[in-house]
Amino acid sequence: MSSTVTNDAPEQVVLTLDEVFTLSRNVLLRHGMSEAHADAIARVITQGQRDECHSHGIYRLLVCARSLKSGKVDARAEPTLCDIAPGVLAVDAHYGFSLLAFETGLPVLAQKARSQGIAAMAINHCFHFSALWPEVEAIAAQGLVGIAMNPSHSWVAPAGGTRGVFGTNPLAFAWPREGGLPFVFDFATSAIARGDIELHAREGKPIPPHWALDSDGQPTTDARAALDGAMQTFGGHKGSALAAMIELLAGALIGDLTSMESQAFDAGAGASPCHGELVIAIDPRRFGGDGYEAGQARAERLFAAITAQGARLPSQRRFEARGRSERDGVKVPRALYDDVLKLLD
Ligand code: NDP
Ligand code: PYC
Repeated sequence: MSSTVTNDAPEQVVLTLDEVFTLSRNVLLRHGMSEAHADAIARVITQGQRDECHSHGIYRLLVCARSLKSGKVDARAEPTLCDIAPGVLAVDAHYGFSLLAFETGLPVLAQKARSQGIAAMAINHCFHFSALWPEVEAIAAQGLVGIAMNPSHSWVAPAGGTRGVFGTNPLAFAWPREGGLPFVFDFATSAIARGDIELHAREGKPIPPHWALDSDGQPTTDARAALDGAMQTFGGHKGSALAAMIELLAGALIGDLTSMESQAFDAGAGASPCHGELVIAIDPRRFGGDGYEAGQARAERLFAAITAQGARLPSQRRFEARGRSERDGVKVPRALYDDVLKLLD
């Protein structure tokens, strides 16, 4: 689609994907980012808006700008690679945002996964604001299984507790499918991403009571009270255990900060969380050997058994949104668009 900005309704603005990318890039450059960082971040923000992941689309420009103003982020940091073992690498983001570090390390991760069957990449010392599905999808696009996870700030109470310990700790997975879109899920281990509660607060909308506790430890439907209190894990003790696993694997294991330490490092500056990320790639051809095709067919039978009964695969909503956005452009709330434009002043 190639049209310019038009009014779809007074309260919404319609943008083409090119316009989202250019706007994002210009905002980031205006705030001192290097071209390499601005390009990497603008690409992912555009993908988020395209797939109607509103908490991780254009809204994130406000968060990036606030992080850059905090003075904590190195907006021009150049990631460096360290080869740790045949199946392990680390990328030091040097206190820049994570996305350029991911792009820098991905070709080496993929090469290691092909040669070893499985490989892991630690991204260290990165400011992190993005959804993880663009990363696991990029791994699946190379015919590899992808897994990614990271801590954030300690906004989430453990099941049975009332004070933040865990981050919203996303876990993402992608399974490549021959000739089709991959099977992908990507979810916060909190009941919902914090970005969604922030959007509810911006729009003055109530939240479901199972998302968060207020600062007295009581369930709340007030988004602002939730942001001042503690978020809840999804699935009670099960989400709580997964959140702890992510603190361990993408924090303690890779020599980087837990969500509590990220929060302390922030010291009230209001920047994006700063920590590490763990990314794993698996080569199904190496695992499957002569049985690779049979394994793919087995996976397809599993997916068919899900969809045959009317259930949907995760990411199906996103893929449908993607098609719509590529055709018709994306709708952005005017108040958000206006706030983003102010970042260009
Ligand atoms: P959602 O609860 O909206 O979605 C989680 C997953 O479940 C998606 O893959 C979604 O697919 C799938 N899903 C939802 N409903 C169904 C259904 N009925 N049947 C099958 N699958 C379904 O996401 P969250 O709020 O938990 O997270 C949103 C984003 O926030 C994630 O992309 C995550 O990476 C990001 N995030 C990033 C953090 C960071 O530190 N960088 C921290 C926390 C979150 P679909 O998209 O198609 O609906
Ligand atoms: O939405 O929870 C969230 C989040 C944290 C960091 C980036 N997004």
